[in-house]
Amino acid sequence: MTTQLPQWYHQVARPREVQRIGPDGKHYTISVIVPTRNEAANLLPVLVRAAPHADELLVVDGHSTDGTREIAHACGARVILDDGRGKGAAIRCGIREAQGDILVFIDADGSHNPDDIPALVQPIVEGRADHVSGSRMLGGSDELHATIHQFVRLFGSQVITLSINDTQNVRLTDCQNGFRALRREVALDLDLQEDITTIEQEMIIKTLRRGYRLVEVATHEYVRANGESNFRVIDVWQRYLYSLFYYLFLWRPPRYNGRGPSPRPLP
Ligand SMILES: Nc1nc2c(ncn2[C@@H]2O[C@H](COP(=O)(O)OP(=O)(O)OP(=O)(O)O)[C@@H](O)[C@H]2O)c(=O)[nH]1
Ligand SMILES: [Mg+2]
Repeated sequence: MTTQLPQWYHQVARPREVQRIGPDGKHYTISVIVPTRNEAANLLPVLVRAAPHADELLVVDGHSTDGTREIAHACGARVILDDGRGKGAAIRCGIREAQGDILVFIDADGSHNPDDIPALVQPIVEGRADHVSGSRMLGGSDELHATIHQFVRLFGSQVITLSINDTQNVRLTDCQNGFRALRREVALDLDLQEDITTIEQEMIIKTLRRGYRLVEVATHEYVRANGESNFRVIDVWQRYLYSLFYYLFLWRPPRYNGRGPSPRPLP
């Protein structure tokens, strides 16, 4: 008689510490990049828990007026100011400034657990991925359908995920997560343009269309620890639709220059 092991038995156990040495002996350094705008009430525990995983802790601040930068300095983070155009522009500043081989992006509002950083980084260190996206659909979320606003956000993000899956022939579950890790040279090569949170879908689509390897890992999404959400669907839905359409159908990946992966055929 053969006995089946449960499916989870085969899954790789979640690492507790960041693995920095790849199978080829290469040592990877890690930059943790935290975009902040008036997150004084939330930032400290995020930085305290992220610091042990980081060789470089970089806070990209959106001209906060509540003491966010002072808290970041006190935690030993390097602090830079963004150019005042939004979270996407802050992510682009972080990519330009960070020095680590792997860049990890995590929100400052307590929505993500820094203890998931080792799991995000591992597929890159093992040489299996160029870009690893956290997924709340795999890891669970505390803010899916509690309010009409959350339901509308979920519906919109599902439409975006479906559009990406259908056109790119992939099976992703979350294309809007702010918790992700990328090889630095890939992040630079994506030549990101979005100024607001549409940068998350831009990163996913460009990664796929450039032929880089994208992997999702389960990460839980928590409700922001303190304060109100800055995200208002009514203000941004047109930009979301435009950028989805643009990066899926109008944007052309640059011609292969002999470096990096060869671009896949255009859809
Ligand atoms: N540097 C910078 N950071 C920003 C800006 N806007 C938002 N952020 C940060 O980006 C992260 C995510 O932004 P949120 O506005 O919380 O967006 P969200 O996580 O989608 O929404 P909620 O969790 O519902 O509040 C947080 O750490 C914010 O402080 C900005 O203009 N500049
Ligand atoms: Mg959040």
